Amino acid sequence: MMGKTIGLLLIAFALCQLSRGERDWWENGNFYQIYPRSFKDSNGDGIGDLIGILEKLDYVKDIGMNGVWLSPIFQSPMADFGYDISDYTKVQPEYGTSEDLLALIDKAHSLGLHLILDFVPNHTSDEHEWFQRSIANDSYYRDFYIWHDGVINATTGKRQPPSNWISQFRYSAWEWNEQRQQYYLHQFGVKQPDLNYRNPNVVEEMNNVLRYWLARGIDGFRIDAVPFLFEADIDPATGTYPDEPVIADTSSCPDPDDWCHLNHIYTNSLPEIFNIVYQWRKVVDEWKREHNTDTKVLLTEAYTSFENLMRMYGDGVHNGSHIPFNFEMMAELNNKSTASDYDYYVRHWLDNMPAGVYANWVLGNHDNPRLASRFGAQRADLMNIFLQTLPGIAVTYNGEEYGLEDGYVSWEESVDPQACNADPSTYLKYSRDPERTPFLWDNTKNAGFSTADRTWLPVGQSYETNNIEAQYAADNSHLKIFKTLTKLRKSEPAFTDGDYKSAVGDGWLAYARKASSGSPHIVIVNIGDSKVTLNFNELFDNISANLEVVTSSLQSGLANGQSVDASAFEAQPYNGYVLRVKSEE
Ligand SMILES: *[C@@H]1O[C@H](CO)[C@@H](O)[C@H](O)[C@H]1NC(C)=O
Ligand SMILES: *[C@@H]1O[C@H](CO)[C@@H](O)[C@H](O)[C@H]1NC(C)=O
Ligand SMILES: *[C@@H]1O[C@H](CO)[C@@H](O)[C@H](O)[C@H]1NC(C)=O
Ligand SMILES: *[C@@H]1O[C@H](CO)[C@@H](O)[C@H](O)[C@H]1NC(C)=O
Ligand SMILES: *[C@@H]1O[C@H](CO)[C@@H](O)[C@H](O)[C@H]1NC(C)=O
Ligand SMILES: CC(=O)N[C@H]1CO[C@H](CO)[C@@H](O)[C@@H]1O
Repeated sequence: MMGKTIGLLLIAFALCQLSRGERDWWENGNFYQIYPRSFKDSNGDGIGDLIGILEKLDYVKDIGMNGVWLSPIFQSPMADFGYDISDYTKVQPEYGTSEDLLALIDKAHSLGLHLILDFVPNHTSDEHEWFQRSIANDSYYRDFYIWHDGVINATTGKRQPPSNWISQFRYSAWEWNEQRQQYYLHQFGVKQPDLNYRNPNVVEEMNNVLRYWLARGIDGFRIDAVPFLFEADIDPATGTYPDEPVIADTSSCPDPDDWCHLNHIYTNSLPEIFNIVYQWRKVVDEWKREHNTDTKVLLTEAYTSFENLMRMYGDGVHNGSHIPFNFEMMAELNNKSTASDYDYYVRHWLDNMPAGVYANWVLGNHDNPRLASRFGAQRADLMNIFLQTLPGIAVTYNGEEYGLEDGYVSWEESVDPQACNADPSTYLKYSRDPERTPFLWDNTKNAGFSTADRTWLPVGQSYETNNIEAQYAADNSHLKIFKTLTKLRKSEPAFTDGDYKSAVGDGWLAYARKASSGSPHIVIVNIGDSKVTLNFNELFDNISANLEVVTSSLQSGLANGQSVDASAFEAQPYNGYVLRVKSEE
């Protein structure tokens, strides 16, 4: 009995120590996703580049970020905008040179920013030297990819692919190679052969790619498409790969050439994927230890089950991803969501994540309409207020900090393969170009993005009066609200350490964040279209009579520092608010 009590006390003590300790740079991090093609063009070719990013890093620092991840910049034939890599150690020429990247790393470090590269391990380009040597049957590279003779169809007597697997881009995932006289597997495009992670040499080569960039000062990696790293192995009984079953209800995906037509039990989220994430974590942890550097972080992208996401963090024995991207809100919240939905997705992650890790929140990226377009311009600040005041790590897609909306891109100007595969009447439903249009820096030509006469995507919206420069100059703006939020997150104990206690009503969500030091804060997001009057003393146990506004949506009509009535606070439709409990003196 005695022993047990002491044990519990020790645990409580250890937890207090943990919460009082200095935070590592990423632990309450504010991460910023830069889409390099659209951020800033330094050489006038109409395409954003690394030197452009370097020129604008002061801005990234100024808005309160501490981690920056770049969408892919490695050498690529650009069959899929850089997600098809032909050399993991070279920069795609239109973005600059390796020297430019080293200069960018240096500049980032001089500003206290950490730079993270996008790592696409699920496959290489077919133009990658490894694949060329694999085709040539060069002994070391022979099994770097997944090759098979195929099977002979008993009816036709003809050779056909070894299994019924379908590519994400439609049709068979197996492609015949004339030279090698075998099929290779590609879960994405024909030009993107899948690597064979059952080959220890592949695993080691990929570890070496990580080490190559760690040696050059990179602070971590965002790892793409983790669930696709492994497929079922050959079944020794048949000598080939197992067919995947057709989905139960084919009415949801009737075309047998579509990826969604099969149930991906042999090609997606196999248990082996966790081991590979755990061993990448070992690589970055070892690097830190052996070279005495800042923590090198792993961010993982995986559209998989919630249980699998939790397992990415680690399995109790191994540590895994520092930040398994949490896309639940991005995928599930839309204009029809209720306030309970918002609260649900906060709690779902917080209540289920393992002990000792950090939550993370992602609302937007380069594959989804920008927040101000998805939820309406009047909710732009509300969404940022929500994201920045949750416990853990926030990830912002570039442009959303100043309420940027999607740009208009005509059919003629479209470049996204998803748009081009559609037709002029439907392309807008598929196109991701609108959320990739250039950044609006100022009111000069092309919004200061580029001096070129033609930019890779049009500057898709009017920028003469609404741009970064104008938002800095204004008394208040989306950008200024955002800066207030990032500062709060960094310095207020309520936001660095506080708990999350919420109350939900029709259209609104309110939460109190309170730590053992500093002032408690209350956040209100009135998602709905009607005004509500809230009594915080009822909702949060007489939290305080004295509340003041720290920041609120641009259109709220409230000034920062203004006192408000805690027992009858009026929240306007589409508005978000951060309130602070004033000390009693
Ligand atoms: C053999 O080929 C025929 C004709 O293409 C096809 O209908 C059938 O499904 C094939 N059999 C197998 C086992 O794949
Ligand atoms: C590839 O190499 C293996 C082992 O040396 C050999 O058995 C096979 O026939 C070769 N294939 C081709 C197409 O040269
Ligand atoms: C996992 O991370 C925790 C917290 O940083 C650390 O204490 C532990 O030693 C790590 N475990 C392994 C196997 O590296
Ligand atoms: C969502 O609602 C807002 C506010 O009513 C509106 O401005 C916006 O266009 C809507 N967005 C979509 C994608 O329906
Ligand atoms: C809050 O204050 C009211 C009025 O003073 C009191 O009746 C109530 O019991 C208090 N509630 C709590 C939870 O302290
Ligand atoms: C999840 C996912 O789609 N990951 C990447 C793997 O590779 C393809 C093809 O290059 C990319 O489009 C994906 O983004």
